[in-house]
Amino acid sequence: MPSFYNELFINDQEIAAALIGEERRQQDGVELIPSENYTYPEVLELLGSVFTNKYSEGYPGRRYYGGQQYTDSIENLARQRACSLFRAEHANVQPLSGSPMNQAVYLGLLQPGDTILAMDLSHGGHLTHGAPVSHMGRLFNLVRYKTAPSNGAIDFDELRAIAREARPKMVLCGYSSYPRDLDYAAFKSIADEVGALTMADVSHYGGLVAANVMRNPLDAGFDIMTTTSHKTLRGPRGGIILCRKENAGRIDASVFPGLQGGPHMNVVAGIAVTLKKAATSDFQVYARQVLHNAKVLAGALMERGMKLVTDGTDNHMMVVDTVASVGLDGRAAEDVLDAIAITTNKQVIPDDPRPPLRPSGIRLGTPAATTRGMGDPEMRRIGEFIAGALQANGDDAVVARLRSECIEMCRAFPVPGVVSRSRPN
Ligand code: DSN
Repeated sequence: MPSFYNELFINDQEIAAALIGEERRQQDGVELIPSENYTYPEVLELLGSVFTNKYSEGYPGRRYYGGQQYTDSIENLARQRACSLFRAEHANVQPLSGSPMNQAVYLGLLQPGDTILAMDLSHGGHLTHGAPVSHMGRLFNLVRYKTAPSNGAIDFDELRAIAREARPKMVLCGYSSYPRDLDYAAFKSIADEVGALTMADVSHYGGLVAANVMRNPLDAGFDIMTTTSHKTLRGPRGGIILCRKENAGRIDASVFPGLQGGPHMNVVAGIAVTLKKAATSDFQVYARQVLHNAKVLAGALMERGMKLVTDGTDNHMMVVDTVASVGLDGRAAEDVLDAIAITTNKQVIPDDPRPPLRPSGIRLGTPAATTRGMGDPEMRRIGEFIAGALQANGDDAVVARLRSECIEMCRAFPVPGVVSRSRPN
């Protein structure tokens, strides 16, 4: 047993038992929540390193505490790597995660009461894009655009008409449950017409943008791009704001001291490592495989009668309308799949008539399974497992068989960070 775990096993066996349980859960099951991934062993090491002890309010060269020679170095590396990878002029790597990251942008560049034009939540937008239940939804005036459920298309003539009427200060795009890519140039031209800032939240697909397998909004002249660091990027849980130099001062001041105190330097160190890895050819191979796997899984599900929102995917995720497919709401479908060791999340579909805790669908994605090395054969098998379980009508024997086949399949694909640490039994 490595020394990393010694103290925990001696001093808190309840938490140690939960850790072992979670490691086993991650190793034995297929993770299909599209926002989850397995981070690098190097990142796990850094998260548990002495960088967690350090306070570093401020920015490199301008800190409010002493002893920053090493923290300045890692934050500078993280910022430089982010700018180079995403072709940005400025990067802030301090946001503690996705919500504060987006809040810092709105609060730094807009005034309370300003209008933001953003994608409707049920069509794929995110809670932090000003959903009524979020504080940002109370502070700003949100106007929504929708997509065509048949193919996911955005009607840019309609969007232009909404923008002319609403006169937004910001046009916001990006998504967490929309299975297509976006035409950033079309958003930018509408924003320019009404004098609005452009912001894209690519949190879900930041790694795919980094690998140049999906479009980069900054290439289309967007003012701001935000991404979390832990989804397709595979890093620690954090946020990155990318912008032009002209907005750098307002963004930095908004993150600190506007919204946050000391950044988590163990996370910043992990982000720096993650960004170095994301610039490699290995990562491009990974990103292409994430997209390929999503297409194979989507095809396997549709062949077995599953109805997908927009009838497929162009990115790493898909939304299955489980009510239309098998008459199960998303919560019931999530539970059935949990029972066969496949983790998904319940998901609203466009204009869902059902409530968020019992919505009409589930959301699936391939970043985590691809990290484990799963490819075409596994995606086809996972499609069979999912369709088989959802169509089993609660037959316990079918569920037990699928669970055992799924766990058996997973044994051949170690989870990074679990196998590298031996553990007591
Ligand atoms: N929780 C992440 C997601 O699942 O999309 C981001 O909010």
